[in-house]
Amino acid sequence: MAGDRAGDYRILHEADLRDCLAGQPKLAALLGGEPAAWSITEVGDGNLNLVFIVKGARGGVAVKQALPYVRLVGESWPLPLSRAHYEYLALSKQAELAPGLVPALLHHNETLALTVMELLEPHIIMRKGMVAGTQYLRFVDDITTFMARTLFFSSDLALSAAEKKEAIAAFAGNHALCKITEDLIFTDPYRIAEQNRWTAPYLDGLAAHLRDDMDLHVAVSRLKLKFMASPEALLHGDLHTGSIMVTESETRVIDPQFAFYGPMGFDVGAVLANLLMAYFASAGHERAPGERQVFEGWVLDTVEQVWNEFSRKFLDLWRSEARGDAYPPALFAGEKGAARLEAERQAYMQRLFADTVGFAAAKTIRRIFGLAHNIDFELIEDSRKRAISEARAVRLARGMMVEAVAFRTIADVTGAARKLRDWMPELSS
Ligand code: SR1
Repeated sequence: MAGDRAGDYRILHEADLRDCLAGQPKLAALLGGEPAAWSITEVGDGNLNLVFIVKGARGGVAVKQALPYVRLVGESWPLPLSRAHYEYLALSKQAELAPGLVPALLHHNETLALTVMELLEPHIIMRKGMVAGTQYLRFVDDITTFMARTLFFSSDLALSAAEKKEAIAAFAGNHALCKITEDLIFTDPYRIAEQNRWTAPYLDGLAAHLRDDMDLHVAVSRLKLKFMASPEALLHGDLHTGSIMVTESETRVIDPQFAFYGPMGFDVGAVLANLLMAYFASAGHERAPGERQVFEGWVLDTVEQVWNEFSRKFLDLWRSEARGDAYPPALFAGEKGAARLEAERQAYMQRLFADTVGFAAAKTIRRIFGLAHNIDFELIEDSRKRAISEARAVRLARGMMVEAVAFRTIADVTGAARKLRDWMPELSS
């Protein structure tokens, strides 16, 4: 692609992008017809980047370009373009570890911080589908395969110590994106921060409680430390339902720009948190009679199945593909060793579950009191109704973060969510 020298970065506008793509013979052939006739539409609705859909006579592509700042906020918040490099690296790795579950990569230009990918059609962002009350029956199998394989095969259970350290190093430069998470998820919602917002005035009191709740501050700070200091596996780093595109028969995980080596529970917790938020938001959305109950039942079943299937697949991989330097086979020989190792696998999953529950809670609270909210709640127009749904989610999340003993199994989580379904919070006014 023209302009592949350092310093040649520029924000692409339609004409420039058309020339760039036309200069790539394979892409031009894939699109087909005359470049002048290609349709180019900027469709990005995420917080950070530009996203174009380009269509030609034969086919289409999706083009993503990193901006040198946070799109949601503007030029006052600069952000390194290098995130496009880490996203490309992560997508390549995920394609290798979980084939068919990420979009195909067609082209990458490091200087322009630009990646061209397969156009996912008729896929939609899963969060949008869930707001409309759609159930996705392939989701559990696909997302649990994605998480089990990407997390297991990038961990010390599968890699040699040298490979693992090289892999950590390859993503270590993505610290500006980690810093966003460290601030927006683990710090800002619990203090006065300029960018925080919530459904005022109804949640004013709850926001003040959060700032004063030292048990919560300790719990979230432990999670923050774990996020910063536990490079267990290659994380997607932002695995919410806005980073997943679906049809009823296909699932694709997109947008791994926050990828780095971190604690596995952060990714698993992100998925569970976003399902739980969809569950609580459901009460605020118009649904046909009976539909609400069916949809919410499906969401809670999905929460349980995501953990159970993830755990089963991860353990299966550990039993059959453990070629890493952790848990040396020489130490677990014979029947006695095998039995002890199996018990240790169960203990490992119990710790991972505890991490998952904590991270899910932190991911929930940040979407209600921090800078970046989600449409599950935001599209509830009646702000009182929205606040009620949000307060229920926060009540569950606080429990999950602070009362770990009450959340030892996934059924404890869904049981507590069920109990809060019609709970009426005290709102500020
Ligand atoms: C300023 S970026 C805000 C959020 O957008 C992304 O989706 C991540 O969740 C990030 O925390």
